[in-house]
Amino acid sequence: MTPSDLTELESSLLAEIAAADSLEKLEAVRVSVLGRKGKITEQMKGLSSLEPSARKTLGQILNQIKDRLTKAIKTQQISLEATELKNRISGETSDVTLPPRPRKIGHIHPISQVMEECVEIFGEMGFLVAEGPDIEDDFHNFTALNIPPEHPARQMHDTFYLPENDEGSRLVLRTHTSPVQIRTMENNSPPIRIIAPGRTYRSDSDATHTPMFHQVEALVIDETTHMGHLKGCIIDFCRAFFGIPDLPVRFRPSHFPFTEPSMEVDIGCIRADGELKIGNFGEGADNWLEIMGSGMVHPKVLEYGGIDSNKYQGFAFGMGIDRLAMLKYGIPDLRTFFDTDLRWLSHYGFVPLGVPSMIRGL
Ligand code: 2NM
Repeated sequence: MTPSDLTELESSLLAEIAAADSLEKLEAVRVSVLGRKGKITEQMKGLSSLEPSARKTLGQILNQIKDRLTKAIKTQQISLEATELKNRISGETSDVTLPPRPRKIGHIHPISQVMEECVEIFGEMGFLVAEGPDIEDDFHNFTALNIPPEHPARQMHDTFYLPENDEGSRLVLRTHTSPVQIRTMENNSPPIRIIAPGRTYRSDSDATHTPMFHQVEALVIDETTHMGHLKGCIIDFCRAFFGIPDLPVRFRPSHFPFTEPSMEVDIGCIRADGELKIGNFGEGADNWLEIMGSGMVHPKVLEYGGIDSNKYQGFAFGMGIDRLAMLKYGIPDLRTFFDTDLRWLSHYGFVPLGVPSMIRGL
């Protein structure tokens, strides 16, 4: 082809590009011009059979034509895309009456919820929250709590022991949160008013026990703290927690190594056709449900905590959060608590504070 033939070819190809009125047609033109067997590509291939000087001249011309065609295709593509978008938008309508897509939100685990409720209630009474390690030493988990070496709670089948360390002693996974109370006594002087919520561990696994569970324990120490304070505090807590102002609360003599005297605490309930209801069911009702242990802190425990038992006295109590959550929120099976099943969590879980509840409704 002569240079003027090429100019003619270019004009006709530019006209084809300009005539392409859809992206599909433009793509077809592009292939027919610049594709593997395209008209310009074929011309390029033909250069190799020419004399060096003609190859150079025609080669330069061809390259310039190819650049201009490539640019023209790109320009036409941008213009067609803009037109297509404009047409699509003008043909679309928005239905503003459609409900929004449901937004998936996370849920608070019932155990976290109940812990927060305890923190809230005791916080109002002036308690601070204390924390301590899950891995404890023998002193804080047992000895300081007046639990003797031969006590069954220390046995392998109750306690998770870690392998013996270099000093020849074995750390334990705390079997209750009481070691937090000991550490609080060691590091503070009375008046003390704390709760210790957290994870606890016992080698126990059946329908009503999991090897990891949760407790909240409370400790109050001052010069004149007495059993009247213990009773008032526990009665107020039980009624606030279950939201039942006349909930019967009963104290029954018991025994713990770390308190003297010790009492178990029962609340009123009724059992009807396999269902358990908590509340006041009148004078004659004599149905009780044990929910915690309590007592006046044993003088030896105060001394182990570095507190003068001749000057100070106090009370303590402890309860299992997991069972409290089951009772309050009607969750039948303890083991489902730790299955990490999101359907379970969205059924039994709680919507976080600050998330508008409408999101659930829609
Ligand atoms: C319970 C029952 C009774 C308790 C005692 C102490 C401490 F450290 F002050 F001695 N903390 N928690 C206690 C007392 C716990 O749980 C069933």
